[in-house]
Amino acid sequence: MKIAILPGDGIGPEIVEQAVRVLNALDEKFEMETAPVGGAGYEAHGHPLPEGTLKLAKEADAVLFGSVGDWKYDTLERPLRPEQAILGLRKNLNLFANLRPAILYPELAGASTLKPEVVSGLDILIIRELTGDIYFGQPRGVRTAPDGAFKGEREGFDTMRYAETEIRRIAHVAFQAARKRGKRLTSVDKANVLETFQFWKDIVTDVHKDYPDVALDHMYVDNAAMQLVRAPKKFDVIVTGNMFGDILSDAAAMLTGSIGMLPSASLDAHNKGLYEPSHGSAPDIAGKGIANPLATILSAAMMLRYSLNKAEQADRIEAAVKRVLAQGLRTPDIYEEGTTKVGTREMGDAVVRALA
Ligand code: NAD
Ligand code: IPM
Ligand code: K
Ligand code: MN
Repeated sequence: MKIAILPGDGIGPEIVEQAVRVLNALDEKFEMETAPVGGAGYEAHGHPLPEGTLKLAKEADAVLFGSVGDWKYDTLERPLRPEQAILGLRKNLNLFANLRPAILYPELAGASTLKPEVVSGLDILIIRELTGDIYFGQPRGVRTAPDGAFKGEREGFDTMRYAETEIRRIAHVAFQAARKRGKRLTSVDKANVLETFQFWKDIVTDVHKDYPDVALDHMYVDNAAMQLVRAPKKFDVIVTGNMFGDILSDAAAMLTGSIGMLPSASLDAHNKGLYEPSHGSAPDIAGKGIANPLATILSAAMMLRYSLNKAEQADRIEAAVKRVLAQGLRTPDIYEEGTTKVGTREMGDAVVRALA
């Protein structure tokens, strides 16, 4: 089985290196091929998603991705910016289902900025639609306003839209995931204001007829943001659109102690997938050797489980991460008094050792 390794920019290469070491420490051996993506793709081939990189991602059985982006590319025209690489991969590979499990390892209850009793035992799953919404809707751009109070002025505009098929398929993924867990699904929308999300709510309600064993409720996104920090354990599975899911999952990351702990799987209809930490390239700490590699290592575990059919190996990695946290090792983002501060590589070393 072949894994495409796309480290990307900033801390991407540092954290992906640790995940690759963990994969190499398993009994099962995988063929891996590395290619540049994001700013690194732009530097190497003049494009954030070089043809060869896309081809590799398409032919591989799974993709392990780091992060893309750097402030220095923010002035490039949009098609050349690093972020287009991850958006392009999601779209080209039809990775419409983004699973972001927010789990609190008990050892990190004190690392969260929230009170331990609010987060202890947390185990929720955010399912974010990933190839539609205002992220991809056309038309978009900057133009002279054709009408309204500011007619004739320049205006920026994007289009929020969801086709029925897009909503149905992500709803099915969410109901099926809920069925395997606590059998509760919360669909997050903004139906009180947006046509797109009234439609979303209606379609999710219709798909619910196929899953009478799952309890469905609907929540507005502003309330959901509040409930996530007030009483996050009340959620089981959350399903929402691309933009709301982006925002809510970063908020949920802090419930786990740090954004450096939140892995993700982005899946197509046949469980082919791209696996990446939910966080970005963290240019503020890149090159310092202090980034938390655990979200990426846990993403590799998700890859083994969902795309490579190696659930036992996935369990082993997750158990090794637990062991390392129990040993008291912490990167700075999850550090608290009484624990041992380590860097990116030492954390990778510790997980590899704990696998043995
Ligand atoms: P970010 O997630 O990169 O960083 C936010 C904060 O979290 C920073 O303070 C950073 O140091 C910290 N952080 C993130 N990951 C960490 C880790 N593993 N260990 C310790 N601390 C960590 O978000 P940002 O600063 O808004 O964006 C930076 C760049 O990343 C931008 O170019 C953005 O577009 C890009 N980005 C890419 C992806 C992706 O590749 N999928 C995701 C998010 C952001
Ligand atoms: C993420 C990121 C991306 C997104 C950006 C970099 C395009 O924030 O993976 O969460 O908005 O989806
Ligand atoms: K990422
Ligand atoms: Mn994001």
